[in-house]
Amino acid sequence: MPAIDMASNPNCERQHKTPLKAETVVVNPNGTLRYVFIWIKDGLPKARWNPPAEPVRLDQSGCVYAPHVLGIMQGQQLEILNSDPVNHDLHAESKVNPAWNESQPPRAEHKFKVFNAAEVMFPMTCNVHPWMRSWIAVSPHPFFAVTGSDGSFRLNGVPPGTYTIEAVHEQFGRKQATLTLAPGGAATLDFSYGS
Ligand SMILES: [Cu+2]
Repeated sequence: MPAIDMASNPNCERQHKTPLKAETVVVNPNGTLRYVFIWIKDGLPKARWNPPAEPVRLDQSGCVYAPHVLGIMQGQQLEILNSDPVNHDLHAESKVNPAWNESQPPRAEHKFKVFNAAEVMFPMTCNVHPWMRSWIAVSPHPFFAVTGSDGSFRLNGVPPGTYTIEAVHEQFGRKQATLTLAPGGAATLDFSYGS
């Protein structure tokens, strides 16, 4: 990935001793891919899944969003912080949920936002800093994960059944696989991107 050019904003640039690299494609030391959103796309029983009471956090720190990809349940609170000494201008570029655009000055109150419809996934950009881009995946149920620094993911508490599991990466797109889970059982699934 190329280094991010923050020269247009010294208050952003001086927060980094060495330039940050874009997080669009992050390959882990073990050769796996980070920031892939994984979820059950189809096959769950018709049920209402309650969102957790705890919010999911999105920080603006060093003039990038952290985390780069996040999953959240529909109806769950998204808590947004600005840890930077500069203004940010959040732009939720959602298509299913209403899009919105709000500025957040330094040391401002945290923002709390809710997305009420499933949408996997849409970018969060910043109208001040064109390099800022994270991705938000809104799931209708709690069975989702984002691959981390070893490329793995885990979906806990899934009821028995046959499911379509989808992997979504911002650049490499969508992959689907079918998985059958026996009662009380566990199953593993590997996705691979590339040629
Ligand atoms: Cu910004």
